Order: sequence, then structure tokens, then C-alpha cells
Amino acid sequence: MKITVLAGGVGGAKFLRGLRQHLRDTLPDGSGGTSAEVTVVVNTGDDLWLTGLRVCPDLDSIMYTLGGANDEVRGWGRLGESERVSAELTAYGVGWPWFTLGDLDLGTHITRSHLLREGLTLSEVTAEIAARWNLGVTLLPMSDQPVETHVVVAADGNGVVGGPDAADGTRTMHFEEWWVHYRASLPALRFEQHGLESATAAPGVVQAILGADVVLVAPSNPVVSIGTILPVPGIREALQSTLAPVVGVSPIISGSPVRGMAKACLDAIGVAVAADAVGMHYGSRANGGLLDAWLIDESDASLADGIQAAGLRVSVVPLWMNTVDQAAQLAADALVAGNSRSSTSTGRSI
Ligand code: FO1
Repeated sequence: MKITVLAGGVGGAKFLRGLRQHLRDTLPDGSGGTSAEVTVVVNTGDDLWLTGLRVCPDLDSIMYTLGGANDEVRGWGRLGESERVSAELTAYGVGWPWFTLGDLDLGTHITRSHLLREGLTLSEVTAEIAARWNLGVTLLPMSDQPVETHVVVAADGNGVVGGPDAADGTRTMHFEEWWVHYRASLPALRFEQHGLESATAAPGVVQAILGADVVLVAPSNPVVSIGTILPVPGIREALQSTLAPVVGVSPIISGSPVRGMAKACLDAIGVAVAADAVGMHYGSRANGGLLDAWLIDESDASLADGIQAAGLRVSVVPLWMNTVDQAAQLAADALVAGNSRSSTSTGRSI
């Protein structure tokens, strides 16, 4: 069974950990793994060069989480982290003092930067680095070319460091500066994907979507994690033409985002912070959109009819992933939704 997942950071990582657990339980390979093949197409819009190192937040979130080395409390970075080097960088006045590169995390960034300078592509580097962690899934960056997300904000008199950098009084900054330095508190006028015009889908990405038995869209940020993967040339087209069912999981539960500042992102594109609005934003494949089915939480059951009317099959199931078992059950429900032909499947999967 070939499963392809589109994912961003934390929500995607938790969902993938659950999916892997479910597959190990239901399709064991006899040595603790699974006979199913999981390929993850990962957002690289958060990526940046910082103090000479290439940092790939979403690839690293997924790698650390599936590798059992993530800091579950902070929600990013490595467990048992220290920040001695980061303090030195700050003392030298380089880098971003508000964006901490932990000592263990730096091991990843130094290795990645070294291999990139040796001429490897980001896909090749990712495969090399991930091999150490025995993830049980294949990680593919959405593109081997940089497609960084930048955010345009109003910069007149609202305390934005450096003030405007354009005649219209706006400033454009890297996503991580908006997300971490300003905690997404500055209204985003628009998001830009720098490098998109010269980017192509990374090797294997389109094939992983076309050749899948099921494609899952993880409960990641629909704007800056999933929304940044879709415009990469070839990916949206592959999603619309794959023979596999495409099943999405809502990142919004009863009107609030599960993690992160998804509201600030959804506000920027004029999409309501609601499970039905996000599902319809992705759209049904029958109407030229992306999805065949959409999973919403039981607390949003009243939204099901409206979503169905938009051409999406709806599954009403618990979406909270507070434990690996809950995430495994959610993954199971998503796979069932991909198989079911009924318009609405509710309750637990078998
Ligand atoms: N998030 C923070 O809130 N503060 C940080 O200092 C920070 C540093 C950091 C370093 C490397 C990395 O891969 C991620 C880091 N993050 C930090 C998380 C990051 O903003 C998120 O992982 C994603 O970019 C958003 O999902």
C-alpha cells in the first residue's frame, strides 16, 4: 500500500507519527516496521539561510518527531537541547537572537549545509540526514530549489524594526521573522513565495502523488504549510489527476486552530477559521479543487451538511492528537475516509 502525505511542521509531524503507528499495527512487516510505503511531501517555505547555515524547520520537525528526538513541550527543536553556541552567536551579534539554533539542532544544520556545499540537492541531503533516524517513511522536500515564504506587512509607525522597505509603507520579511519575532501579530497583507517561478517539484514528488493508493493532506497550516506546497509546478496538477483518493484532515477544531497562529494566516487570505471554510478553501476535486474527503471533529458535526453540499465526502471523527494512539486512530479514520464511498462516514473506523 502506497500512501503519500502532504505535510508541514508540528501538526503534520504528529499526524505522521500516528499514521506510522497505525500501519505498524495493521500492516506489520515482521520486524517492527510496516509493509506500507509512506512518502511525505514536506513544505520548505519556512527554510532560510541563517549564520551561513541552511535551516529547514518543517523537514526537521518531522524528522525529529518521527526519530523520537523532538521537544514535545516546546513543539519544535530537539529534546534535551542546550544553547551554548547560540549564546556565542548572539554575543558576536550575528544571526537572530530571537530565533534559537540549539546545539544539537546545529548538528543538523551544519551537516545539511556541508552536504549542500558538496553539491548534493536538498532531496539528496534530506535522504542522507534522515537515514540516521530510521524514520520508516521517505521525506521529500516539495522542491530542490528554494521557495521561501515571505510576508508583506504594513510598517508605518507600528514598531516594525527597520520600518518600511517599500514606497507603499510596507515591509517584506521572511516568514520566520513574522512568525517568531512578531508572533504573527502584524497583520499579513500578503504572502509571497520567493523563487517559485524557477522552482520545480523535487524528484519523486509528482510520481508519489500519481502512484499513491491514497493521498493524505495532514492537519498542517492550510496557508503557509499546505498552501505553499500546492503552487509548486506540477503538484496541484498531480493532485487533481491522481487516481488515488485525496483526503484532508482539518487543522481547525470548533473554530480555533489546533496549533500555531493559523488564524493570522487565514485572515490574510480571507478564509474563515472554521473546519468547513478551510475544507471548501481546498475545494472538492469534483469542482476542480483538491480533496475527495474532509475529516472534521465531532464538535464541528453541524458543519457536515454544508461541506457535503460543496462536493466533499465528510468524516466526523475525533481530531485531537494528544497521544500517539489518538493520532494513530485519526490516521486510520483518514484511510477509511479514502476508501469509503458513502457521502458521510461517522464514528470510529474498524
Ligand atoms: N520557533 C520559535 O518559536 N522560537 C525559536 O527560537 C525557533 C527556532 C527554530 C530553529 C530551528 C527550527 O527548525 C525551528 C525553530 N522554531 C522556533 C520553530 C519554527 O518557527 C517552526 O518550526 C516553523 O517554522 C513553523 O511551523
